[in-house]
Amino acid sequence: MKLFIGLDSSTQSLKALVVDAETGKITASAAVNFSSELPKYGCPNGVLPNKDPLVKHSNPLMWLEALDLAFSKLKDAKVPLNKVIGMSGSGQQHGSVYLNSKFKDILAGLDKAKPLADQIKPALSRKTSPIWMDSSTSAECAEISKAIGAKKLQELTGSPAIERFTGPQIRKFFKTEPENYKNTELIHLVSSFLASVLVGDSAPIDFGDGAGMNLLNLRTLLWDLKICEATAPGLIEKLPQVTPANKVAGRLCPYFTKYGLKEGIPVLNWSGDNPSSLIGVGAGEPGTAVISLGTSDTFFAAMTSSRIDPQGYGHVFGNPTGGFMSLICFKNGSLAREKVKDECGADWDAFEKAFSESKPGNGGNMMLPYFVPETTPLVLKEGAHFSGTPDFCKGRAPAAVMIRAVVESQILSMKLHSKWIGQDFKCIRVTGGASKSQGICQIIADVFQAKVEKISVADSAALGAAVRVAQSVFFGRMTEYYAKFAAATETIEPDKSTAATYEKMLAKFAEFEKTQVGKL
Ligand code: XUL
Repeated sequence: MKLFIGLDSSTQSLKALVVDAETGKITASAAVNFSSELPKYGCPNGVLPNKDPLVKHSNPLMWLEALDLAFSKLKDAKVPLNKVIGMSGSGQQHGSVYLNSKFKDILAGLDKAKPLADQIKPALSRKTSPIWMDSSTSAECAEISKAIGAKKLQELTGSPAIERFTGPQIRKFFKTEPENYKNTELIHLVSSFLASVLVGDSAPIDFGDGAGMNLLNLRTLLWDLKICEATAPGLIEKLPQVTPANKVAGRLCPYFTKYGLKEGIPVLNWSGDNPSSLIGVGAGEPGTAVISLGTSDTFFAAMTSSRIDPQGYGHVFGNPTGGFMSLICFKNGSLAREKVKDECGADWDAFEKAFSESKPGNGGNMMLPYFVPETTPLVLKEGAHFSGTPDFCKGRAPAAVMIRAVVESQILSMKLHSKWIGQDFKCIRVTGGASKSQGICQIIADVFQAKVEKISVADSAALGAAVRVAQSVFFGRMTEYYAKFAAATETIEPDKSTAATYEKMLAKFAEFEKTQVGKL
């Protein structure tokens, strides 16, 4: 038995997987749902309510309490935590935590008798954390782009200035709360913040998650001083070191022995949830694309050559195994599917049945499901838009048609906005809660005319973290770990007879999106 823990602090929950690197099995798991289990933080779906729909923050203390809770659940379930020999994790990307000069001392002296949240609270120089769903920094994006040059910023950091990225978020904090910015000694990502707590010291940021900040120079793999200064004065001094994902962040601090864990086991650098998922689904080498169907839907793949998206929607992040990965994020993921399901008065079984009750191409009915502000394409005004029959456009088409429309449109958007990657993917691996849906997987296979592979684990970000730390302890080729942990359990072949329908539909969808987005 060679046990490792992979954690994932995502938008709506924190998950912990215990895996056995010898057998490739998940031996135990625990999850903490923020809405239902930690309601006292007032963050339904992981987000603090705000009257401005563009502002999306969360409470970092809630993430800490979730960490305590996840470990106590594993302990209560009598998981042999004393046998765990390493851990790592992943976090929702771009979210940031602001810490004052007390942070390091507090971490160094964590008291086992008190909860993490109570102890770390005095170290916060900003009570809330902006997260990836936030779209409120357009002014700051424009300012940073102007100072550096929009094209140059994209060439250097892999992305143009993006509302949810950490740099523009930091600039907004500096502008609106200059005193609190001054009192901030360290700015961590969700991933590096939680790694810091585990090791009892400020942990580094890895290239995978660091590239989602608009601050990391992808040529030097160092923070870019000029961009940091254009973002906020003195910023570079407030950033943790940036290092590869496969380096040890530190050793587990004594606080966690209260759960039966051994002090001193290695804690590998955490990474972002998407870079970690790339490993969790076994797609660290180029050739296979990944679609992760979660709160946000993402499309990503290990990159063969260095490219940037001419439209500016796609990003380049560090691949945890070295090199780079492409990523495109669609904010209207599972919540958009849920919204259409609810509006149709359907449950998830009826949602699934809808795919057999409707036809590929859906009679030309399509929608732009921007129920929250979208990032691909950039749309700051929420609202759904319809194209098709008059009944459909009024939202009165049969439920099966409405449901197929949201899913087909989401997948067409992925196909359209992943063209810049320049690879004709013949295999797509799916992960995330909605990857269980056979109907959704078939649409992916048909729209991309590629085989879709399912793996047994839906929590690929947590699994990726566990696999990363196991490989760093035992070495060996990553592909051996993929074979053990992420072998395909099911393949869905594309229906070739739908190819022409979807090709035509894609052209129409592109036109529809172009006309609507221009109008919004
Ligand atoms: C990626 C992104 C989201 C979050 C979700 O750029 O913003 O996928 O990582 O947790």
